[in-house]
Amino acid sequence: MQLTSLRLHRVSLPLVTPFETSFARQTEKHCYLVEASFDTESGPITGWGESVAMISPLYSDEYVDGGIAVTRDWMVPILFDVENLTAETVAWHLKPIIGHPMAKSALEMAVLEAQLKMRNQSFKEYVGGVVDSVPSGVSVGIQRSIPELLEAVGGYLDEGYARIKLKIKPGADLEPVAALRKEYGDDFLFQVDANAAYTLVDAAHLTKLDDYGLLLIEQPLGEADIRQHAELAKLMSTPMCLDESIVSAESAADAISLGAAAVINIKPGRVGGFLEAKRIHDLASAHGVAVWHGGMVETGLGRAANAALATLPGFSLPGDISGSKRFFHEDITEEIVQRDGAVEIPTGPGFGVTIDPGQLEKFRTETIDITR
Ligand code: OSB
Ligand code: MG
Repeated sequence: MQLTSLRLHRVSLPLVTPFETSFARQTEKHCYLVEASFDTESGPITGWGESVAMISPLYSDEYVDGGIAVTRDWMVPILFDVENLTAETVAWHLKPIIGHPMAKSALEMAVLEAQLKMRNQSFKEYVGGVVDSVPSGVSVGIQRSIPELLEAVGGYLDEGYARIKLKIKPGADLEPVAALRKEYGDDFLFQVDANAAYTLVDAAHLTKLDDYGLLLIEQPLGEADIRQHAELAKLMSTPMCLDESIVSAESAADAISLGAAAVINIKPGRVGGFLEAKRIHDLASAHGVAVWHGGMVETGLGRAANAALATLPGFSLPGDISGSKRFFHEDITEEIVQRDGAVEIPTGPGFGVTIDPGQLEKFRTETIDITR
């Protein structure tokens, strides 16, 4: 395959309800999609990718404008020069560019989608997935009040979601967790995510979460604090799960060997692509470390790809793979449906979903053409 041109689509989708984490309150989903055109032995083929970078650099150092700039000015010129481009070599070609895993991942995804379409193969088949549907969890933002929290979570439980993840931050942690256990009992699967909002100084406070039978606590400390997570893990009985700290297979290996991660949240964008994400899955499985598939409020495109990767056997916990309706009234692909606590994997070639041109037009705010 030879990359012939590439178009970036900046899109903005309104959220059904604001989504608040310890680092931001989001009312719209901003991202860019990659539409890559190739000359192949079977003629011209187009592949689509999605960047999970957020509008501001608050989850990680990446953000939409930075991703567009580094893609246009640095990454795509490298890929234009490759005669025989394959999904398996994108990360290698882009290795000289330091960082920007989300931008790299979006490009790899577009190349992979085109390659799979050329071979008429689904991503699930390519990656070696073993199930047709995956358990569907939901990530619940920090709410304005306890009654609003109970109502929101009650709604998701009624919809059948298999697991609740609650965002927490200092000042909004023990009370909402206790309120949910009191209202809905000890049996529903429940975990929390702090998005790096605490420090090791808060250890005594965080250990109080051990009373609530949580599946895990996700990323209580800073991205660079792998050793400190290992210290905290020794003090808590709630299993330690890392998100932001796992930026590559190497950091996953470090976290596992230091005892900082009993569980890993796998997000392809955060680690530079779906192929690196699979390596982390394999590494974790070999070490008996559970993994689950995270989310970044993806559109139907990224959501379908995530769900397909989550069919690998090591994904033993429900992921942040909710139905499209949890975030969007309208999506840019066909809807991903959550039913009876599960999401079915699209079966078509590539990621099995199609970008609807009318919907793309409706939610697109800018188009950037990159030519050789
Ligand atoms: O930490 O998992 C996170 C969304 C944006 C940035 C970071 C995170 C999240 C979520 C939402 O928790 C997960 C989803 O897409 O459902
Ligand atoms: Mg997280």
